Formats: sequence, C-alpha cells, structure tokens
Amino acid sequence: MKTVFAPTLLALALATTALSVRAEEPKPAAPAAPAAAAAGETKVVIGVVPAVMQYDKKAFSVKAGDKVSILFTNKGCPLQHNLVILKPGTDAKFGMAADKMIVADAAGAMTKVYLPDDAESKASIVAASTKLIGTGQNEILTFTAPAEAGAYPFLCTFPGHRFLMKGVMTVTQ
Ligand SMILES: [Cu+2]
Repeated sequence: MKTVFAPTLLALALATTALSVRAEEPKPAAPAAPAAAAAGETKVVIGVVPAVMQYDKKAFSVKAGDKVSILFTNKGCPLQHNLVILKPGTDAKFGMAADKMIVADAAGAMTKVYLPDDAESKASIVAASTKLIGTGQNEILTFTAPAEAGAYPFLCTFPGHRFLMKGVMTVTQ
C-alpha cells in the first residue's frame, strides 16, 4: 500500500506557492520532483482481532529500502500484544528464545516486552514494538525496509500467542 504522507502534500503546496510568488523572476529553479520524494514510503495499519488472537492483517508488501511506518493498534482485544518483524527463517528460533526468557524470569521478560535480547535474537530483529499494546493503545513502528528481497515473518511473542499471531512482510526489489 502506497500512501503520500501529509507533510509531503504540505511541501508540495509550499513549493507551488513559492513558484507562483517567484513567477516574475527570470528562471525559477527546477522543482525538486516532490512526487519522487514521496515514492519509497509505505504505510501499513495492523490491528488485532479480539478473541481469536490474530492480527487483522497477515501479509503486506514493501519495497526494499522503503521507509515503512506500521500503525499497530489494538482497538478491542483485552489481551496485550507486541509486534516484531524478523529476518527470514529466524522466527522459530526467536520464538523459542522468547519462551526461554519467560521461563527464566517472567517479570523481567514482561519489562522487555517479551523480546529476547541475546545477541542472536537481537540480530534477527528488523523492527519491534517498544511496548505491549493493550486495549485502546497503539504504536507506530518506523523503519527502513531491508535491502534484500524475501519473506520476513512477523509475530507476537506474548506467551502462547506466536503460533496464531503471525504474518509475513514480503520485501520486493
Ligand atoms: Cu499477542
């Protein structure tokens, strides 16, 4: 899903104004192609379906190198969730590391948003929410899409959720 961000529209409006003010000057500078600047930005909204422990969006695509912003929102599910996007093929191992940290120190695991922080797990994170998202809460994750095309799994590592609460971000060239 490609969306032009509001600030870009504002910039376009300002640029247009500037051009009309400067109309009498000999040669206005070539416009800096605002449309091209807007390309390469992807906005995604991912919610939570109450009661069934699933994201309401299980697949989306981004272009390699895009600026991505994900609005992760929980409108009506009483449970708390996170959202972590991982490098291809690392989801099972990451999930098991999350389970291990919960067993080792449940309270500590919660303060870490159930994201394992050993070196290997950290290296497999593409983007992750910084807090647990309860009812009525949301968070915007912003990151640059990986340069390499592939299937990047995303999941919730709140205890027991990841088997149902998962999806795939496809990165295309
Ligand atoms: Cu969850």
